[in-house]
Amino acid sequence: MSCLFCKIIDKEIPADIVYEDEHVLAFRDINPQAPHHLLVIPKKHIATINEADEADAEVIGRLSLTAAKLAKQLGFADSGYRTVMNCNEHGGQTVYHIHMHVLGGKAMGWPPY
Ligand code: D5M
Repeated sequence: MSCLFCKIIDKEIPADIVYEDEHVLAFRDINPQAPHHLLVIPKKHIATINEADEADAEVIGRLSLTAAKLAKQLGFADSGYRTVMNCNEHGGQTVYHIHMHVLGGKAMGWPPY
């Protein structure tokens, strides 16, 4: 398996893991863009959100619920945060295993360019 995030799931590559359960894993982004920058990923390999199907609906929902749980635990839920899932080239996706970015700890602008 050549997928970087599958290797993190399998503990073949180290990561700063902040949460893990049967369905999802969350770890700190190696190149943080905010004081808090987490990545929440499904344990199932799904390359992009375009490849997700009905059977993945629950785990995709779990990404958002995990983001909110971690934002509360880490203390940036009330001040606010942003979740982002980039898709393919124009979306800026660089790792082809879906991941929800969770960015918090500072005010962010909109639009995101
Ligand atoms: O985001 C991919 C993100 O993955 C990007 O913000 C860097 C992060 N990344 C890459 N390698 C690692 C490792 N090894 N640990 C933690 N974070 C990592 P994208 O939306 O695909 O551009």
